[in-house]
Amino acid sequence: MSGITLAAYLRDAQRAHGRLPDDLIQTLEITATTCERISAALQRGALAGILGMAGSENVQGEDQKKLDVIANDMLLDAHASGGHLAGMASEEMDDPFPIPDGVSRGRYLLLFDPLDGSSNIDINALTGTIFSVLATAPDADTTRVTPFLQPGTAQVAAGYAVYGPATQLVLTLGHGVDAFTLDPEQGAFILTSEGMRIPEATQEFAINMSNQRHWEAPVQRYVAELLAGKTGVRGKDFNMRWVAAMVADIHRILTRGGIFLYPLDSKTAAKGGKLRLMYEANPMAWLIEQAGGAASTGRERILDLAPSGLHQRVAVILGAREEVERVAGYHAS
Ligand code: AFP
Repeated sequence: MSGITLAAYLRDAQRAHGRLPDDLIQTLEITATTCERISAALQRGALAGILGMAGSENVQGEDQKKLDVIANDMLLDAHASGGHLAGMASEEMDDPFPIPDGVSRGRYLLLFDPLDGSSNIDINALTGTIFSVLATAPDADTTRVTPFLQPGTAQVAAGYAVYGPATQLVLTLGHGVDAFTLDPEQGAFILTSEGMRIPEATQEFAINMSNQRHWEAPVQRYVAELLAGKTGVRGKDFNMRWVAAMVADIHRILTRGGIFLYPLDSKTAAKGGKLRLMYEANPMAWLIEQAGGAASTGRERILDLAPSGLHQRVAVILGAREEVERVAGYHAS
């Protein structure tokens, strides 16, 4: 199948799995087209005068970049009037965005982090867009958060776009993980990697080491063992990478293996962690599991968490199965 467009891939998936409604295909195609537009905006960055701060804060109390706001608006505008969604929620907005009155609405909910890793924008480094799709009842009140508060196991599609030297889109519909590369000449995403798999074992880890003194004991123990390398209990050396954009770190892990940790620490414990369950942890956890890896908070499987809020934060430990199980084991003991 390699070489086919995303549109052809989705039609094939519809025939093969028989459970891919047109509304869902539309949701994914519009998301992909919007990611292409976000990628173009990032490329124009300084030339278009859209780098730097927007002068506003998001619901998380974080300063927004101009491109955070632009990417968010692009996704809202592209999806608002298609008739395929019942509502949207974004990391950048306090409240859900219901489909406006007078516009026909579908049964899907789209949740997104429009520009993940936005501290990388101004240094011309990797960023991405993460999305998760849920289904809801046709008459659900999407001005309220309740329809959105579904566990990760309820996702019907999830993926991300990574904006690097090439723009790639990585997607799961619950039948494995496939990756597409944007061909700017064709203006289409082309299937370039099928059935991505994460090796069970690894020698590479990703964590922000500057938080070391704030970590809990199980993570202290795990990372100390990795750092001890050949001379320690693990008996092998480990390498470390940290891009500071979850999309890019997860893309590396899906491509060549590894483990990613943004654990609970004393800095973020009061909030429940650093990363957001609905926009970051759930879609990434599903992609990782679909590629044969594991995803845990250290204490529970991420996909089983019952969300209590749209902007809930959680600890995230995901990647190579053996490593994630080891960290969870240290938490259990
Ligand atoms: P933004 O959502 O503000 O772009 O933050 C990115 C992120 O949530 C995630 O993508 C990174 O893994 C993490 O923050 C980086 O955090 P540090 O700044 O603590 O390294």
